[in-house]
Amino acid sequence: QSLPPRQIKIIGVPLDLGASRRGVDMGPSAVRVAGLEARLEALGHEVNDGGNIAVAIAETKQIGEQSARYLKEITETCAKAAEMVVRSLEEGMTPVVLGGDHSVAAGTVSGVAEFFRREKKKIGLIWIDAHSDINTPETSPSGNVHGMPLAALLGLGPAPLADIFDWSPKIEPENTVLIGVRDIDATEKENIKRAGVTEVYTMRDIDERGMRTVMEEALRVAGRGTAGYHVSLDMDWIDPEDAPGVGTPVRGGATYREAHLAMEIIADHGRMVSFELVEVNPVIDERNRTAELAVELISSAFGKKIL
Ligand code: 5AB
Ligand code: MN
Ligand code: MN
Ligand code: MN
Repeated sequence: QSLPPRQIKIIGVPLDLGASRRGVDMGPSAVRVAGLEARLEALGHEVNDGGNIAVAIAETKQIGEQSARYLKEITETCAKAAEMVVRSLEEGMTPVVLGGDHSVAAGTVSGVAEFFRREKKKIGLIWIDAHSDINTPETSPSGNVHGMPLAALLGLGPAPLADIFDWSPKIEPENTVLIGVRDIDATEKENIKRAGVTEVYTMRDIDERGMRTVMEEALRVAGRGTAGYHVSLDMDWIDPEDAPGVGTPVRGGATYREAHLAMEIIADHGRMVSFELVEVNPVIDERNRTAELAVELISSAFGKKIL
């Protein structure tokens, strides 16, 4: 095991207000059932499960603006998640956030950024996803907020999400890296430019240059001049063949082995300050195998080695 033992705080965020396909609210449960705590403890880490953050039920709420549906409720949830992340870091624990849809990242990363800002440090962000999640309410084709968290963190909007803790942007474009992208809206291409993000590794880059080279480069960029980086892993990054239970499957994703290698390299570098895994959808999964893969990948990211 390469990672020195850590104290890990598990934070469940059963949020599905940000996606149109329902069911990712059951993700935290599915990942726990797949044995996350025991697997991390077997690696020598001390694990404390903080349970789930309360999330509004869609049926009890108004949708609000169609351009950013349930933005009010999502912001409330993200603010709570952010607080809990700050508290975990203050207590010396590494947050592992379980989604839920990807809009939770606006909360998680805000929490990590807020904690390090108090020490006058900035953080890097590794965004691993088939999508770039950099729409704003003005550019979104769907109005689904899980397509907007990266825009919020870079300060493009939507404002309520971008302004958690009353400051913005939470991350600098030069320390933001996207990995595994293969489905970007035309509007998102413009937003990537507008935000000044240059480190975008598409599936083609992984095919041509290999996962190892891509990861080494990505981690260098995210780690340059930062206290470390947050890893945000959307399970739809992985090919639907291996991860069928996700909200928004896109063919042509990372293989089982590429995904593990990426996580193992993250563990080797030892500079990850927080982790989150999102978009597991048990409703369309096959006997919980996407959640089981999620647990395997988290184990690799936290130092599991074959030998
Ligand atoms: B996910 C799309 N770009 O904005 C949009 O799963 C998809 O968190 C967003 O990566 C996918 O609705 C969001 C078409
Ligand atoms: Mn325990
Ligand atoms: Mn995503
Ligand atoms: Mn995605």
